[in-house]
Amino acid sequence: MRIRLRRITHPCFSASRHIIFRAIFRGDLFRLETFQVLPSAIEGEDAPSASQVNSPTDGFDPVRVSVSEKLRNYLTADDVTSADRTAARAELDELARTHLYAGAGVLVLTGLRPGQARGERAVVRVTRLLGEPMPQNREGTLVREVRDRGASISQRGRVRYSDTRFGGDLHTDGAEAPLPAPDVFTLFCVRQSVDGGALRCVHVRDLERLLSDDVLATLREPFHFDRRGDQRDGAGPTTVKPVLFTQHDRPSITYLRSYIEQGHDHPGVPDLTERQLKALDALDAAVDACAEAVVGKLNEGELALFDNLSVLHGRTEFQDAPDYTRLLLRTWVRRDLPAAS
Ligand SMILES: O=C(O)CCC(=O)C(=O)O
Ligand SMILES: [Fe+2]
Repeated sequence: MRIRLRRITHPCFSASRHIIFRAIFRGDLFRLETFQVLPSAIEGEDAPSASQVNSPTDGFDPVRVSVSEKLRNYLTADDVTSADRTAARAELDELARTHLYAGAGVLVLTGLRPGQARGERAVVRVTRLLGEPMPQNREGTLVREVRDRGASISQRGRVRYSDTRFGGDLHTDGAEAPLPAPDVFTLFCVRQSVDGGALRCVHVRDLERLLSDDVLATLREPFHFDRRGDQRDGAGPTTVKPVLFTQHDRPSITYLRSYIEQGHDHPGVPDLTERQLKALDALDAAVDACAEAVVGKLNEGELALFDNLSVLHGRTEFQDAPDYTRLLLRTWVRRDLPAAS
């Protein structure tokens, strides 16, 4: 069957926007979905990439920033000079200050072109502008492909959230690793799923307001987090750290509930106490109830940065199509300056 995708104008949006629909096949069923909404001003010769496009109804809109030409060149060009770097860094530092530290803890850069190789270059460059890339496992992976590898984190062993398609389990990255936690993590969206795959982000300051002093005090005491089998030979299967802690003088959180439960399940590790269980339940209830959560779905070509000390995040479950699989590229950043500065 031959399908023609056409760009059309829709009266629901301003005349200066166009919508591209995507054809979805499920067995014998066929439907059209809104895929991208394009500002018509960027049409023409240099056809717009998905990255130049914002979804009109998405909670990420307030934190979407179109990069300047200078920053875009720095993140994408083959050759860059130290002058380019200085200018790019100044722009990114300012964006980070506004959105990561004074704002919601999330920043979505738009205006880059999609593609895996371009995405890899962009996340590495953005990471090195902010600080240093941190290895994400004992093999030293610096750019991690986040995609459905057919696994679930309820499985024992090395499976991580980034290997699965399941939703929920709001967490911080590096919950399985000893402190210091990655200060920031980045995600570049190479391919997005049609169904699911939206992110929900909850800021620790909004959670702390919902929690009692007793719960906060319990969360500041040590828990055993499962290491997901990433420990060096001979080391124990857990890392011990509090859920709420301080890093770079900032109130910080490290969390993934099932890693804590699996951590306390290892032989020789004490069971979670009633008090600890109550505190984790209260934290989960606060995460579910948090009215200030930011919910959005990355478009292909968008590069998102998250304040990983402050923000819990989790996605909605997604399902890959046989010929179109969701792929994000992720880095972890250790900031070389105190993050609060
Ligand atoms: O798939 C996503 O949108 C986020 C993945 C994630 O949070 C992770 O890999 O740690
Ligand atoms: Fe994550």
